[in-house]
Amino acid sequence: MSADPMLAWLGQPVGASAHAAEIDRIMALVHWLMLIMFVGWGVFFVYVLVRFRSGRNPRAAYHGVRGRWSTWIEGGVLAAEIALLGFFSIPFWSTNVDALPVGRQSTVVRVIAEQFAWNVHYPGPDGSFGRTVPTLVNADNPIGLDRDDPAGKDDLTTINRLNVPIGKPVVVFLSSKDVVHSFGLPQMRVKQDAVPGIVQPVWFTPMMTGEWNIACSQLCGLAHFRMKGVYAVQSQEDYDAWLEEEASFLEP
Ligand SMILES: [Cu+2]
Repeated sequence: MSADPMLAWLGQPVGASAHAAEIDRIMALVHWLMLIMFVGWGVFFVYVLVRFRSGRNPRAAYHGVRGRWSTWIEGGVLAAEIALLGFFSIPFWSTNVDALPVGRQSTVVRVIAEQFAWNVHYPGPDGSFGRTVPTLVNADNPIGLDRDDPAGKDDLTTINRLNVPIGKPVVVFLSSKDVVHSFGLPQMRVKQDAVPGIVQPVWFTPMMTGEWNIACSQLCGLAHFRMKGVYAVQSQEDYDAWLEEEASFLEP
């Protein structure tokens, strides 16, 4: 549940990442501004219907309304929007989107979307991703991973399953095999389009263990509705144990 009554009313899911509170605050401010404008314009509309009714105004006045107050209201809306951008959105973007924490402290994975599944590629203990080749793509190897590449021998791949450890940044290099999908982790306040031909990084720091759904947030075809995966935030020990178990399925 969110602290803001607006977001609570809208049914915002639990915020389980480091940047969740900040993005919620921006979303709450935007929604409050929109509510005020919606009510304000609605009242103004009704006022205009009454004030300028034909019974009271048998002849049209071509000069219109002369007052200045509408200009002041327009200016106020503009100022509020500039403040939202300048004080909230742009600083948030620079610290939580642009500043990609790639390094040893981060969990780095690749997510490759396709109709209608999420392929996840882990680099394995060596920390480097094996080569992927389009001609190797088949039903057993949906990302076309080359196991003959030395960096690819220890790589792990999963379908519709993303596990990450708690408390340190997760960097996802996101791409798509076919159409535009959207990688949505609602509890992490993460949403990013997956576009064929582009590898787009997206990152977050999970702060709460749990298991939720990866939702495709872009209408991507007939079975879009069932394009969901599962993602889990685990303790470091559970995550290491899971990696070990997955590695045990690899052919020696
Ligand atoms: Cu999709």
